[in-house]
Amino acid sequence: MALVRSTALAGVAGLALTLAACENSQPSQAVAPQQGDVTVTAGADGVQSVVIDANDEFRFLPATVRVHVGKVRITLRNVGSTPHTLTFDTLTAQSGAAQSGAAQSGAAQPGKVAVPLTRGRAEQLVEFTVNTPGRYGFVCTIHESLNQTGTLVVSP
Ligand SMILES: [Cu+2]
Repeated sequence: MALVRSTALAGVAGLALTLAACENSQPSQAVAPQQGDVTVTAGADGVQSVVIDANDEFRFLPATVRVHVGKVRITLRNVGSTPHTLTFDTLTAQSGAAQSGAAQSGAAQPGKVAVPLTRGRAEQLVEFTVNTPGRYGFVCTIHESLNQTGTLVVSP
């Protein structure tokens, strides 16, 4: 119990430091560039799996993810303390994609492929199949106004 308490206190101290850092850098947050561009290859299970970090600067890293049509797994790893989502604008279960697994529950907007609200220092994933090549934008529904966005580029 004592160990748990001291860990929690350390977490609070870390949060305070993070918040202070955010305040100091706030003017630049809204104009910070989107960074990172990765090409994903399928693993032995045939799934194209990628980890996208979300941070307290309200950015996805990488912001651009390139895959081929087929199965995709996106794990949203929140490396900060602010909750985030990863929600596709137009990629829905009705447009050639299907969600599966626990990630489906709690989706912010039914029908859209999304990683639901992911709290600080946590991670959640969504798996889906995309059959139509194209560029699919995604946003954090909480921080869309801060331009927390990214793009999934799907090749044939
Ligand atoms: Cu966010």
